[in-house]
Amino acid sequence: MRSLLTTLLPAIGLIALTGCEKAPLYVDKATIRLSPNPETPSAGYFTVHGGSDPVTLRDVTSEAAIRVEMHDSVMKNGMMSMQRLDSVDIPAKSVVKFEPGGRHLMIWKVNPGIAATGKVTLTFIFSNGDRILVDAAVQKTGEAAPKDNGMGNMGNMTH
Ligand SMILES: [Cu+2]
Repeated sequence: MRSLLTTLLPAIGLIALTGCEKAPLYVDKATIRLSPNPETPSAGYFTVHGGSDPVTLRDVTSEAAIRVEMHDSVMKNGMMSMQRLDSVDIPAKSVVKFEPGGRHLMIWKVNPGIAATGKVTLTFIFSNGDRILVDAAVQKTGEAAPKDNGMGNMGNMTH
């Protein structure tokens, strides 16, 4: 019994220590599906990981594009349509996904020279003042996309 306690105690101390650490707010899996037609917007996807405190994602911008908007996909009378989002709540320690068939970015006129480098920097602006810069991987339409996880497909949607 005694030896069990001495083994367990340091482990408990370690757990308590990690529990005190502040969770970071960050963004990953940023991807842009480049529209083949420069007149129609490209789509962008990413995942936000909430930090210790709830925040709001206020805006996403890019110096490599004319305009970026956050959208949601909604069913209206049996038709998929899109709705602009002014902001998105990111609860503490949550995982909020922008993915095909759901929330997404619409990105107008991605600079072709920058897109050709395979990376476009997006700036995520949060209500707590954080501005997080993330390099989004550029996918040309027609390239193998990461597997959609059953959330539907935007492939036949008109933007
Ligand atoms: Cu859209």
